[in-house]
Amino acid sequence: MRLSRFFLPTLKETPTEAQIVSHRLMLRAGMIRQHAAGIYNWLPLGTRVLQNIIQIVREEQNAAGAQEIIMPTIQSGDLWKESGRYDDYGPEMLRIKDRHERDMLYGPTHEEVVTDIFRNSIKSYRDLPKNLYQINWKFRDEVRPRFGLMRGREFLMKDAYSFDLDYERSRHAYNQMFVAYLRTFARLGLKAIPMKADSGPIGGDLSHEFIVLADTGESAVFTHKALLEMPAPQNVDYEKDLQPIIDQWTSLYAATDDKHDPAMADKLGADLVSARGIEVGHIFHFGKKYSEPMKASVIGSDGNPVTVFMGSYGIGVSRLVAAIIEASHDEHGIVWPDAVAPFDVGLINLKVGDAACDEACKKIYDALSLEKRDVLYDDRDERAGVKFADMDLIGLPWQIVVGPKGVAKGIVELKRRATGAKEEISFEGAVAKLTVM
Ligand code: 5CA
Repeated sequence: MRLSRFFLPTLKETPTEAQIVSHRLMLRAGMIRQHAAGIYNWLPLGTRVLQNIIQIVREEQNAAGAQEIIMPTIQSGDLWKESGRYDDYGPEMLRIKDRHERDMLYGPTHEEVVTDIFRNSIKSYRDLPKNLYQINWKFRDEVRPRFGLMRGREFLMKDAYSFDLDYERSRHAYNQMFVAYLRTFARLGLKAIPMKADSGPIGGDLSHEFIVLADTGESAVFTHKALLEMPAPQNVDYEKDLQPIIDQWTSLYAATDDKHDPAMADKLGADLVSARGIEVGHIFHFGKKYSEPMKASVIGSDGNPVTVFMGSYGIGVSRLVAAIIEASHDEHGIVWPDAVAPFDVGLINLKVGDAACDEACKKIYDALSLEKRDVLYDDRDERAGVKFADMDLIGLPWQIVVGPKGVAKGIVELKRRATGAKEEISFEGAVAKLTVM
């Protein structure tokens, strides 16, 4: 992609309305623009990051055995009257009347809709287990939308819903999602720590939040420092008993502020890390909370109806974009982890119009494209300082700087954004280095 053609409205000034660094950087890097309070447009750079995150979330959900569906964003209020949540949910729910004066709403979550899908089509214990998920927009009319995408009114969520025959199997579905989350966040370049949580308006007896540590996090958190070093599970067989993995992750102390036991500070001493955290995922086991009132049952092996056990599993996909920036930036801008970067490489031509520089850039661009590397080519007629600053701001993992002096010797400068480390290297060497990864 040529930067001269790419829609990338970067800002030099720091937007005054943005209080936290991820919000500031997303506006400055031309990723998003606010449409209304807590509602955002995603511009091309932001959209590319969001799509990369979606893809990783999707791959890990599929690997764990969940199946992707798409449910409507506008829902019928009738289902919520059945579950009893229509009145309970309160002013966070955006209520709409259609032309026939029917109660509709913009979905803040989808337990009712998915339970309706289930009860209409799944009739036998032989059809279980099922885990259905979507990646879709939600609306919650937050009193104080703030911090950009961190607490928006409209936001993108991955929401999965499991259906099982009994408690034990339902716990296995919960464990599958637990493990899938550990893997998902690790692939996104994040360290997310599971912490026991309250289930709030979703309900249920068992719930964990996945918390990323960052100075600007909304809540205070406490964790045993060994959890920060624990690697995500590899080569997982999701059919096997996953409880040992869960035990390993939950046996060490980790708590959000409301659950924190101050006595643990003395007990753990230097092993306790106190920090601030961002909730990027939340999983719930709530048994029959929805299946009972909504009559979601299957015929069991003995011919009798069995009300199914359910759980729901959310990931804040749009919030993750902000959380990744909070966890990975410096004074010059964003530092994207390789896995989610909007482009792999920024190619900077320091002398556009110079035949040798243009030629070298074309050669490098074509060679990297052939190897399926996404390149953003800064072919603008701009000062070098502007190009360097913009490239650092948007945080692509690698930069290749092409200038007339180097080109004369067949050399470019290769820079790793995260460390700032630079090396002089041949065109072919640079291409080779970026394609073996
Ligand atoms: N139905 C369940 C799980 S599918 C549910 O709605 N869970 S939730 O309320 O905890 O939301 C799931 C995740 O969405 C949260 O962990 C958080 O990362 C994200 N989220 C929640 N509210 C917002 C918001 N206002 N802005 C951005 N992300 C949000």
